[in-house]
Amino acid sequence: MKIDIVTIFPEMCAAPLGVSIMGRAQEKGLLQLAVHDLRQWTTDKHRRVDDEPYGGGQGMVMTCEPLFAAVEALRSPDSRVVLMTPQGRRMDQAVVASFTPCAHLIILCGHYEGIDHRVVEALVDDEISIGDYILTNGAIAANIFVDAVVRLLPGALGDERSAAEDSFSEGLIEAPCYSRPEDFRGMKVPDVLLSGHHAKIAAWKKEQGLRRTLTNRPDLLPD
Ligand code: JF5
Repeated sequence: MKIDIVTIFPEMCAAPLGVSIMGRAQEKGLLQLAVHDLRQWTTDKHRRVDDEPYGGGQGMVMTCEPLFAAVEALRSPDSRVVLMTPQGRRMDQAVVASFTPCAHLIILCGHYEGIDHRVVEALVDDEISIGDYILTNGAIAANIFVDAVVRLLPGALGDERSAAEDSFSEGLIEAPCYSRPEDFRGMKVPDVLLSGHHAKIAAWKKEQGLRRTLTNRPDLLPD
């Protein structure tokens, strides 16, 4: 998969996406990532990417000119253009998975009060929100979106079972997990996990997953 991120803060994406599993996905050739400074597509001497809103109102608006130039320079017939914005469709694991067949993503990072709506209408295929809260900068949201998509690409995680067995892919939260020592300051690992009884362990995990879903995420359970 090829991903181009367009932002006025390229450093905010380059570092987090350069290490760990995202870094390795690039070394393995699964991901071709490029992070671009939007200002390279400005033509004025102040390299402006924003201006005042027509009709008045708070703050500044990201203008058409540099965003159109960026997308026109980066896109090809198989590109999908994604805008990170709190006004987008809210991302969940199903939304994330829907992007894995894409050959090329161009991710535009919102900032300021908003983006000139002609960009949304003419260029953007998907407006995506990572959740109902406001960030200072869409580049932070882009990191989360890219990480969630790329970890699903075959070969990205090494252990191919891990992505499929995660919380959410079954629609429930997973059971709690424990490692050594068996007794930490008097807090003991549940006996069943030490029993070696695989059927009992599976039943315990299922029950615990349901219990945790009920307390932490009742919205995930069917009525
Ligand atoms: C942004 C205008 C973008 O705050 C976000 C965001 C929240 N969920 N998903 C994205 O992005 C930054 C702020 C204002 C556009």
